[in-house]
Amino acid sequence: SAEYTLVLLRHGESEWNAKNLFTGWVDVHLTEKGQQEARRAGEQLLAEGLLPDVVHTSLLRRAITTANVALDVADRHWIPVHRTWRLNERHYGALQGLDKAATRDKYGEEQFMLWRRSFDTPPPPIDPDDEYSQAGDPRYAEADGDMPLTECLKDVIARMLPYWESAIVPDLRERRTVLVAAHGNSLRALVKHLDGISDEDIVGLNIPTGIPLLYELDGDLRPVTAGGRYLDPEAAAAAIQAVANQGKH
Ligand code: DG2
Repeated sequence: SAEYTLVLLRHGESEWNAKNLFTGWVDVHLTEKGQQEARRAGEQLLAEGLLPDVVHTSLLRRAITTANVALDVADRHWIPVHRTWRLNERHYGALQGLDKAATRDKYGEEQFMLWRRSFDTPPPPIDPDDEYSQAGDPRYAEADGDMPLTECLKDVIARMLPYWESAIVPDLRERRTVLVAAHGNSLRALVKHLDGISDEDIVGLNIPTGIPLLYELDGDLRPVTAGGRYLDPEAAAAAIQAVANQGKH
C-alpha cells in the first residue's frame, strides 16, 4: 500500500533543448515554452492536491526555475529547498554544446545512441579549457575531487544514489510529499533505481520535459505502480516520443 509520495519533474524546455544541442552541465535558461510547461506542472500539482512539503533540485537554473515557477503556481513557493550537484544532468563530456542532429550525421545512429542512452558508454571527456567546461565554477566546490569530465548513466547512478539515501529518503520517511526537480538523465537514473529496470531496458526509457511523474512508494520504497503515473498521460506519451526521436531530421 502507498506509504510515501514522491513527485519527479524534469525541467521545462530549455533554450538548448529547443536548439537541439547537447546540454549536460551547461547552465542554460528555460524557453518561454519551458516556463509555460512549468506553470502547467504547478497547475497539475494543485489540481491533484499534490502539495510538496520539500523540494530537491540540481544546481542548474533550468531545474531551479522550473521548481520555483511550479511551486509558485501551486502556492508552495515557501517550502524548504535543497540543491545538489548530485541531481545535475548527466555530464555530456566533449559533446556539450554540439548539435544533436549534426553529431548523429557525423558518427552514425549507433554511436549517437550509445552516447545518449547506453548504460555504460560515456562520451569523450571534456577538455577543462573547453568553453563549456565547468572546471573552476564555485558552485561545484563541494563536488571537489568527484567532479566529472564526462558521465554515462552508470556514473550518474553512482553519484546520485548517496544523495537519494541520505537526503531524499529521510524526507519520505517523515511522510513529506517530496518534489525532485531535475533532468532527463538524472531522473532516468532515479527511475531505474526505483523500478529496478535492467541495464538493457533502461536504454528505451525517456522522460518528457515539464510533466510531473508521481510515484507512490510502499514501506520498502518500492513503487506501488511500476513506472509511476504522469499527471498528464496524453501529453507525456507524445513528449516521450519526441525525446526518443531527437536528432532525427
Ligand atoms: C538533455 C538530455 O538534458 O538530452 O543534456 O542535452 O534534461 O537537462 O535537457 P536535460 C541534455 P538527451 O540525453 O535526451 O539527448
